[in-house]
Amino acid sequence: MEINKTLSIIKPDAMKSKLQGKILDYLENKGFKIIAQKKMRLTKKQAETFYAIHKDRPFFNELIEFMISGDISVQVLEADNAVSHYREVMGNTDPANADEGTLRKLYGNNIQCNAVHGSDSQENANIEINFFFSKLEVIN
Ligand code: IDP
Ligand code: MG
Repeated sequence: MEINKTLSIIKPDAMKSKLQGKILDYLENKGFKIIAQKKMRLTKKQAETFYAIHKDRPFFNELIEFMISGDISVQVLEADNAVSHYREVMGNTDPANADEGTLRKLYGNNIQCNAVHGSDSQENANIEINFFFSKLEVIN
């Protein structure tokens, strides 16, 4: 096992439902250390850049509108196998198909408003961490 980092976002639906504290508590209980964190509101341009990989998908425009519809809370998390561990506890993209006890099952509303984002590979985690945080903002 290797200790590494992943990027987490608590999305606008969960923030509006005041679930930030519950989600952070869940993540700490699952063994993640929060080594950087910020609350922010994405601009349209920032959201389009972050999700550029999905720009040709039919849901892209509504995903962008959703992600800029309210505040988000962004974390860098450290854990053993952080990327795969977070993907496991996050659950399926669609909360209806997510396993019991996963974040999306517990707190997601639907396939779009699904409470949280987690990086899908170490390469993308590094890109996403650098997108949101400078070196100075991450505990090392
Ligand atoms: P992931 O977040 O589980 O990695 P992706 O396929 O990377 O899922 O999709 C990114 C985000 O786009 C999802 O978390 C969700 O918010 C949104 N999304 C994915 N598929 C759909 C869809 O079919 N309709 C609406 N929104 C979607
Ligand atoms: Mg993804």
